[in-house]
Amino acid sequence: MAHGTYATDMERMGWFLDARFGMFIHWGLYAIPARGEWVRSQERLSVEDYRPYFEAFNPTRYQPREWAKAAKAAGQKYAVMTAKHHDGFCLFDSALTDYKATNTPAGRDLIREYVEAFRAEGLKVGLYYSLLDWHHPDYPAYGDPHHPMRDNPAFRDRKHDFSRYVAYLHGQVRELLTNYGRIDIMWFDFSYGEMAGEAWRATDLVRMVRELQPHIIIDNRLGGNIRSAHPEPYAGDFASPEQIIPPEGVTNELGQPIPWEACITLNHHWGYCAADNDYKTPKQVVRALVECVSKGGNLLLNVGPNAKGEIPQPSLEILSEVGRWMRANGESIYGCGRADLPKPEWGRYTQKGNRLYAHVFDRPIGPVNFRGLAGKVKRARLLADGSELRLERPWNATEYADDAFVTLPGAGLPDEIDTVIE
Ligand code: FHN
Repeated sequence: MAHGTYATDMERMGWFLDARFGMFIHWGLYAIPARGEWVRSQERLSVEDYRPYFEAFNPTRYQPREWAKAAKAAGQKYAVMTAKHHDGFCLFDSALTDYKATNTPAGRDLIREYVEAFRAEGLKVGLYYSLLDWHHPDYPAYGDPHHPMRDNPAFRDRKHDFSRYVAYLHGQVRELLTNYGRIDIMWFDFSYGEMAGEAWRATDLVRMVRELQPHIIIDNRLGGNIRSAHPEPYAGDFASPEQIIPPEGVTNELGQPIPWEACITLNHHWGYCAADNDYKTPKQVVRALVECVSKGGNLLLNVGPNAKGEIPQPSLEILSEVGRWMRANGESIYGCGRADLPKPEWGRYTQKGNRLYAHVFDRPIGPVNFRGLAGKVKRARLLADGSELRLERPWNATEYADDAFVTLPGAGLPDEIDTVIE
């Protein structure tokens, strides 16, 4: 997105900036080995070694409507699901390959069911498409930094026609944006070294994407520089920090804020990993979401369904608990963004219009201090239950004349204040 057109792009970006919270879904053949989505590369598995997973893939418990209900109940407003990851396996019925879910025992177009189910629950739908493809014979293997056959001598002299792979890539993206109705996000992943920008014929690719779906928003992983004052046409509409929340949010080199979305796993893997039970807590997820919004960003929270087609139970439990918080406090997330105030010592602010939301992470001793807001805080109430909060200066606190103080009720209630400043 050219930043000079940032304002005009707001009609496209508006829902994304309002939504703030989405579900990332990494699913595919790698759910069977259950060692994460990079298993082919990490274990140097050949196409033949990996073939048994293709022949066995049969997610009999795949009910995407249940996934959509879980996302909705968690307060997520959109989802992004892998249509093809680096292993090249297509979860959609592509006419350009036999390496697809409809040719496995599943015999289903998993992407079609996904978009229909999530739309039925009122969520926007995005598609993740890997630029890397370790299955396609025309994708460079030997010497590539990521390919499973990167150091296999048998691949040293293999011939490949990369332009033929790029045509395949463009053809599949055309299929996805033609055959599956309105798609809201195209999430390309990822560029590296010389495999970036025009190596993918990215200018033509983005032109096609925007012609097919003019409303669509695109991430920044085609290899452009979204932070440039003059970004390439394929630089994307939002930045996509991964497993990190940028300390200051994301701005371009002119200091203008740009849309961004942090993508984060619930444990340590994007794809299903049976051995990884080290999950974040609901509180950590809520605080990550609040931090993203307080810095003007979104959170795309990942689930990695198993080979049966189920979201792991620990993930469902976290999503459910986050949803409980969102039902009481979502007003402080949706459509909110950075507040024009320094970060307070007790937590974070989010703001929407003249309404300030104080997220009290660490209850202070005594009242909550709104530094420098004396006379501006008109009234305060606890967002979770709507109860009025007392605005009062602590006894004998004359040295804080420029501060406004709000007294929290007793412990136990969620630490959330909705405070109106004029
Ligand atoms: O290699 C992928 C990885 O498997 C996962 O899809 C993440 C999600 O953003 N992207 C790449 C790593 O940056």
